[in-house]
Amino acid sequence: MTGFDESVSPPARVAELGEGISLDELHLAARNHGMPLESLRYDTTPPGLHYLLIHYDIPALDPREWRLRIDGHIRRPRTLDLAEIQAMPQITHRVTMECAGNGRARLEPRPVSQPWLDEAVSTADWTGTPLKALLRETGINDDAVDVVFTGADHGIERGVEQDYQRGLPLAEALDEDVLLVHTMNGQPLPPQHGAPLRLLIPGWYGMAQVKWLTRISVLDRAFDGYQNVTAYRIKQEPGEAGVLVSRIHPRALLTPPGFPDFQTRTRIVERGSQELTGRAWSGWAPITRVEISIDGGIDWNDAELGAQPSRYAWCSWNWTWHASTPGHYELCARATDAAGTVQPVGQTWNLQGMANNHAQRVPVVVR
Ligand SMILES: Nc1nc2c(c(=O)[nH]1)N[C@H]1C(S)=C(S)[C@@H](COP(=O)(O)O)O[C@H]1N2
Ligand SMILES: [Mo]
Repeated sequence: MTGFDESVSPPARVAELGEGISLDELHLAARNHGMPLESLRYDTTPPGLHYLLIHYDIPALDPREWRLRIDGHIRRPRTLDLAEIQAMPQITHRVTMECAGNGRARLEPRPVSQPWLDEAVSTADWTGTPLKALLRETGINDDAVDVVFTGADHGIERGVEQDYQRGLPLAEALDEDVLLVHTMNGQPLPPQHGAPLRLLIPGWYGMAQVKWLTRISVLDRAFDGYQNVTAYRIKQEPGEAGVLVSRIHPRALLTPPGFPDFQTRTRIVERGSQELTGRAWSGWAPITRVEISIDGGIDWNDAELGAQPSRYAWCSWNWTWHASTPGHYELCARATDAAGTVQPVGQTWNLQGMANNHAQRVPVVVR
């Protein structure tokens, strides 16, 4: 405990049934914006439209003063500057990133936290150097278990004062696709996305992609920090240890057709053929099937899949809707991946609203 009372840093809770979004939640939502769903039309999300999630404040880091420290259970601890990291071999991965809390605001009862609907997902081209070679060079001790990544941001969460930190099992950290990235869509990382350096673990939910990285420490035991042991777990009861949140579950979203009503976001569509499009992704395996429903998930139709441009990026899909009868419709999409996992239509509730991939619902009026 840090001596702050619950008015400063309240414990986790779920809302009462029917309790509306609070000003605290609105404050979080206004800071951490989602991707406008019409941006699903782009293969890579244009700068500024990528969703954002920042637990505390964006730290002010001068890239010339900034250093990365690598230490812990290794034989050769070292400190690197940005130029040294940029002089190492460089790789670009196209990666779809999604916040583990996506969909939380629709859960009943609602976990009180960042109130995402469907839009905490985006895709970018990330460039940097593989972590594996860099870590290997430091001479990892045989007793190494976890690798801890520390960001420069600091805050209190549920009464626990902390730097933002995430631990990763050594074997995952040594996966050849894990990068230390300094470039996003060909430009230097912007402040809000982790400048000057962030971690990229393709296929994992967003919480693992530590921004404003300043330190990498190798531990001889499992990391027991807040973001691994308390926050990002799937649990039903407060006392439970729960299950670690890791890779992204399959999900499809559709680009809302027609034009919207300002307040309700209901779509207005003209009678006739409608080319519906969208994206689907999974951090476990390639997408093998996308299905579309126009009646809220009763009947399903197979969409045509586009190419999957990279192992970790969303793929496009399309389906032609013959919207011949005026009236009210509810559009849904669901994805299946090569691991055989079918996206559920309804919610699978958990205490913190993590890793929920229930189907999007888009109200449409055909006139
Ligand atoms: N240092 C630090 N890294 C962080 C976070 C943070 O608050 N601090 N938020 C995490 C979460 S929960 C998500 S979903 C992603 C969001 O990345 P983005 O804002 O670049 O889209 O960053 C992750 N990395
Ligand atoms: Mo997140």
